[in-house]
Amino acid sequence: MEELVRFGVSISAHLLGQFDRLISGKGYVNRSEAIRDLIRKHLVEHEWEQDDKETLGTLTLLYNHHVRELSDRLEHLQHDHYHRIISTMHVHVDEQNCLEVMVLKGKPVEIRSLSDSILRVKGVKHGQLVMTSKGQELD
Ligand code: NI
Repeated sequence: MEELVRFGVSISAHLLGQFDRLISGKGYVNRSEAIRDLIRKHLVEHEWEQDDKETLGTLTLLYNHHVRELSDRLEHLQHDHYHRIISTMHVHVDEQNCLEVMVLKGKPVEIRSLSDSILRVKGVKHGQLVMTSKGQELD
């Protein structure tokens, strides 16, 4: 296991008070874990600003499968990009609505572009890309 390092931080009492209230509301029991999570969040954001490294994202999609040709179009898109879509979960929400969650792999620009082309298909009611990471540099 990686060696833990302690470091001191100078911060105004007011700012620290704000931070403590924020993290206690989120259920953190100590500042260290909250600070580690903040650092990881920024590292992931930074990763998505680079365009050279392969990363992971999930795309959530809600659509009405009764819309003409929509299911076909979505299926074609997924087959065209099968090498970037690791897995898809499909839930039949009710008689009309379908929810899909796709795990996407690739460089940030590739995942964004695929995600955008899926989200702009006519009939898609709602969707969102969650940008995450393969995690190797977040320990
Ligand atoms: Ni369905």
